[in-house]
Amino acid sequence: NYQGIIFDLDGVICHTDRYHFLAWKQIADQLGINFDDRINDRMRGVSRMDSLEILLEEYHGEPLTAAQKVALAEKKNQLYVGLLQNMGEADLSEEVRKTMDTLRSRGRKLAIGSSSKNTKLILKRLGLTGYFDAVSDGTNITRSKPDPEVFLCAAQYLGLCPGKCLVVEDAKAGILAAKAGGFDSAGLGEAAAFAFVTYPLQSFSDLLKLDGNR
Ligand code: B16
Ligand code: MG
Repeated sequence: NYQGIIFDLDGVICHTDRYHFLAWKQIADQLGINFDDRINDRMRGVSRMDSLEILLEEYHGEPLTAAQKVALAEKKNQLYVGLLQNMGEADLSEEVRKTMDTLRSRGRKLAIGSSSKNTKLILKRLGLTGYFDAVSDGTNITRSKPDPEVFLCAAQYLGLCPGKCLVVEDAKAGILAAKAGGFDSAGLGEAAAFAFVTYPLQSFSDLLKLDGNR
């Protein structure tokens, strides 16, 4: 069995993609560029600045300076953090909570591996402050997924090597990051259909079967 399970946050433990969408949409509108769900999907698991570059693929106006880009990313984050105030403990599903509690009662170590710099705020809103054995997020890394750094840090914080850990992800960038770091992965949502995923999952609670069968 895996001794450690490293969970992605956005798209796995909770669903903040709507808030990311609404915040980026306002930035896109300000720049007069097109933004839709297809573009938003490509931002899953990708850092804030890399997400901005994806958004700007549709931008054909005056070239933006590095400082203007940072200002746009900061504005997006202010909008996003404002929207996160709508989140509360009710946004943590029973299924996710019960599955994690069961894995923990079986002795598994649980960690977060998220690109988000808002991880601690989101965990607080969900009532999960202090729940995980380790939290590795956008504040302790220099390279975002698909680089494996965020997961390698999580494993290190748990005191486990990658081969003893399973990464649970919803995004291609995250599955690629897991593979690059030497981790097996479980894929939810669109990541379940991705070729590099070790175990495709239909739902979060499938982790209990996977864990029990190994
Ligand atoms: P922030 P994850 C990722 O979180 C999101 O999926 C991605 O859409 C976002 O751009 C990224 O965090 C950075 O978030 O702007 O809050 O630092 O899926 O790795 O948990
Ligand atoms: Mg994700």
